Amino acid sequence: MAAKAFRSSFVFPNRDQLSWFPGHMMRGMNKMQHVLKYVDCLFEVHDARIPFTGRNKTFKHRIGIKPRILLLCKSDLALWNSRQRNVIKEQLMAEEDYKDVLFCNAKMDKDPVLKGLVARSIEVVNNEDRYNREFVPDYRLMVCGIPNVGKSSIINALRRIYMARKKHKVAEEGARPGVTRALMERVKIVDYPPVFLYDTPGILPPSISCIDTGMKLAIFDYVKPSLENECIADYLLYQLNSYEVFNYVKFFGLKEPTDNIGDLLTKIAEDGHMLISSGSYLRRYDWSGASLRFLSQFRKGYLGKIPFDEVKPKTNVREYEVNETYFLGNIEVQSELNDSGDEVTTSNEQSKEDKRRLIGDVTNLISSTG
Ligand SMILES: Nc1nc2c(ncn2[C@@H]2O[C@H](COP(=O)(O)OP(=O)(O)OP(=O)(O)O)[C@@H](O)[C@H]2O)c(=O)[nH]1
Ligand SMILES: [Mg+2]
Repeated sequence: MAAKAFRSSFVFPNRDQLSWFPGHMMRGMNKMQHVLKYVDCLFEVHDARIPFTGRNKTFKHRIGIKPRILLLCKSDLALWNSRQRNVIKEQLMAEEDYKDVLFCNAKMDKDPVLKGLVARSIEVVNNEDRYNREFVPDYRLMVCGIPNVGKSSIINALRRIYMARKKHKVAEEGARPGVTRALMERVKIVDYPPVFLYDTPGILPPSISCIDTGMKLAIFDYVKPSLENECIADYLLYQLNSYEVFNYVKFFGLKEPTDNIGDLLTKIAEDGHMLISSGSYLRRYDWSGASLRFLSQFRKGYLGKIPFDEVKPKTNVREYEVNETYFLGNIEVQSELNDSGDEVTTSNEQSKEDKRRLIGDVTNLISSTG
């Protein structure tokens, strides 16, 4: 794709336009706190594409006394490889007192992570003080999280996995925020031991403190901002261009990448015959509708994946000087630069065969710790 000069920064809208906290969220939070005394373990659900952005930190303070497992859902749409997933998990567990952090896909038939989830949560509960409920034979779990992240889908997936005969969906799902609006009666997901799960409405923090967070949440349809769709679409275009992810060019039949949201929206509206009539004569392109089409194709994963959150591996294993002898685990290694300037690591006394094995060991060690 031809190199092109794109914007190097984005002019954000007003922060207040991004907050969304309707009444059912407040009521939902209060009801959750009320039911919490019956709950053994919480599944906090969030989007795997933005593991560090937009989680509702008030959960930690208001319902965080129970053990929590963080489920990073929609992992099929996330960019991260397994090494990055490990780094994300490590960072999140260091940041908050989660008992575990797991990536899952609620749309996959029998996702292995969801398949093992009930056993994992029973293990977590059994390792905890059961809050004076030692004689209660059943386990009660609750999902919570911001709107539209996949809470109800996880409940339905667990029912599909554990109660294969009862295939109908028990929790209403939908590709828009605010589908579940009230705390649901508990549903059984496993017969023996009896395991019950509560679905809850998606709850955002009352105000969004960072505009960048709000814009990302808007891109993924987790807030309903009082902001024009064109502005959210423009932010997405800015992000795609800055990561040079140009799938949108071919997808929408453009000639080349563009930094002008108007050009893109006009092309989408033109091709989709999206017009707004004003009176009987004037017609103009429906940019708002075109924005929604652009955003929805991105949300479904058709326009490529971008790292919305930064994942920085800990690189302490490589903190040494070249030409210095150092230790990786209990292996003594010498690091040198070869003729082409690449770093080669060997141990002085060993035979060539041993060196080869050692380099393999070191590489494995670096990739597993890095
Ligand atoms: N690709 C993909 N889509 C998912 C996954 N999980 C959920 N979805 C989709 O995400 C959308 C929201 O799912 P819901 O289960 O309704 O989300 P929720 O958190 O219950 O939403 P609220 O009730 O509004 O708070 C739906 O369109 C689902 O099909 C997943 O793992 N992968
Ligand atoms: Mg729901």
